[in-house]
Amino acid sequence: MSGRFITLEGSEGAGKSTNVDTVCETLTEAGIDFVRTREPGGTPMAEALRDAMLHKWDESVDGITELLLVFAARAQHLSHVIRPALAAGRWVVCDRFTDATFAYQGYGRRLDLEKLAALESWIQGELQPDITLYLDVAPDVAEQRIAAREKDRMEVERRDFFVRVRQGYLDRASEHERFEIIDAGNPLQEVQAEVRLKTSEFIRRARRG
Ligand code: T5A
Repeated sequence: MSGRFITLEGSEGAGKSTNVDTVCETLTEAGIDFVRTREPGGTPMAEALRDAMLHKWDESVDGITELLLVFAARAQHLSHVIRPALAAGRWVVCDRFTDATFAYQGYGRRLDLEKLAALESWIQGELQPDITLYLDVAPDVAEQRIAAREKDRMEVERRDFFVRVRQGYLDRASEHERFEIIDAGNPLQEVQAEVRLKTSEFIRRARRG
């Protein structure tokens, strides 16, 4: 069986970290060899770019700077981690990928979607995730979940930014069949059960070829 590329997406507070664990447990139980990684990040240099992107600078950060930082990190991540793993037949589980760029920089920052699409095809070529589990949650629910934690530069954005981010994800989901939308407003155990189910179904399909 060749490698497969699984991504998880969602706004802050959707429960991504928690549910990446569930995907990884399901793959382990199925005996699948995988790499767990994240974006922005996944290599030492890409993690440094992530730190630069999320840092609360004393100057404002231009949306284009932000966009190019995530794509710079992605280029490094693709060449050092994602493509080599897939080429070796390993699965890749990635916490966020380019759908996040469309949602946050495209819809959140209102950057030109055609320019994002051009960068996407330049940096990734034909490569797309095989399945994307999108954890959908209303911004007010998400806000309450992360209320107690120290916030990075993105997390301090206003509610209307996250309303646009959510719309960005929903529009991407309607355009790409690889998306599975999961209602992350439900209790955690229910969300995890659905994530487990979707992952198991995907493994079965992959095994059938
Ligand atoms: N970004 C990223 C861009 O702008 N462009 C890009 O191209 C890319 C790739 C990355 C930031 O970078 C931006 C987006 C982000 O702002 P990140 O670490 O991926 O940062 O983002 P976070 O969303 O902050 O990551 P987390 O992993 O912390 O995600 P979550 O979704 O907040 O997850 P989690 O699991 O920590 O859950 C939060 C809390 O909610 C609870 C959990 O127990 C936890 O306390 N919870 C639930 N409670 C009740 N019911 C449920 N169903 C729950 N699910 C979780």
